Amino acid sequence: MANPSESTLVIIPTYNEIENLPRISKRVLEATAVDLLIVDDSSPDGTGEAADKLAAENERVHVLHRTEKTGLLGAYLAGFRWGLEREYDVLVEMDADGSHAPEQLHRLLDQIDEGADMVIGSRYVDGGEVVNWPTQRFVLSKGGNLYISAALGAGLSDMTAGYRAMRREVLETIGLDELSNAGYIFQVDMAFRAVQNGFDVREVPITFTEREYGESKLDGSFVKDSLLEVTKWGVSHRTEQVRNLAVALGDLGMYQYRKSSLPGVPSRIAQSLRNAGDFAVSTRELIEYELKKRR
Ligand SMILES: Nc1nc2c(ncn2[C@@H]2O[C@H](COP(=O)(O)OP(=O)(O)OP(=O)(O)O)[C@@H](O)[C@H]2O)c(=O)[nH]1
Ligand SMILES: [Mg+2]
Repeated sequence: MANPSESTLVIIPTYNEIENLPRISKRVLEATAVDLLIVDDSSPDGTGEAADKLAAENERVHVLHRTEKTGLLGAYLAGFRWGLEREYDVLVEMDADGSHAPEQLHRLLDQIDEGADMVIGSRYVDGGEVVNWPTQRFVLSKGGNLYISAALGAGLSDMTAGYRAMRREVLETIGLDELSNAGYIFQVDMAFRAVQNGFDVREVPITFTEREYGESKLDGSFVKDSLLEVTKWGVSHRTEQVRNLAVALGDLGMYQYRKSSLPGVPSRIAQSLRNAGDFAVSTRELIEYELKKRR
């Protein structure tokens, strides 16, 4: 029987990625044999037209134009549906900004061919790494993931990662319409649902490289929103462990927050750290409340 990865669609959502899109698409086409779907939300910088040009030049490239920018989840849902309708066996999420190397996609697809249902390209397993991130950003992401891992007990170390491959059955089973849309939390939600549904979810190490061109669409509020959401899911079954971690993370957040007043720290990161501090306090309160209810 043929390997499932022989029928793979890589979905790349784009919003104002005019410098990155030609680069990433060339890399995907050269490094792999997969098909590519670009989902553009009417980027004002002309990314959609650039995508049409790439599709006209190569039949492996397809484009989905959306008139409204409804966030990353909306773009992925449209992409998943497009791929499921066209009978692809494996669907892949990949950022346009070069953070996810197409040259490492085989690491994910090899695991799918060996029986995994979902494979996460992970920064935080042995061999994984992050290139060009300021310390604060790393601490926040790593701390957030430690927290999520303890809260949910899913046995995964990078549930927020956006580089992943999935068999179509996962998307058909986990309830795409019910995914949470607070920040980028849908990535955590999808992995958690996959685990809860008994799918074989694995992680492989990747090298994550910070974007060189264009602007990030991430805003500070996502940290607090996302982690509070996770706390609500996790609090019911791992309360004690989460409680200890919230305290540790609170200290970490406050420490980073104090450091972030140093000159030269970009304001977006400072904002995230401030949110992390707030988040830790709210988390502690939420957990105390849940504990009291149970006594
Ligand atoms: N179609 C679409 N794509 C989006 C939207 N928001 C983000 N993207 C794309 O999603 C991918 C990830 O977004 P980024 O801005 O890189 O977010 P990030 O990787 O979490 O943040 P950085 O690490 O700072 O780059 C990129 O390819 C973006 O162009 C959206 O609303 N619609
Ligand atoms: Mg990015």
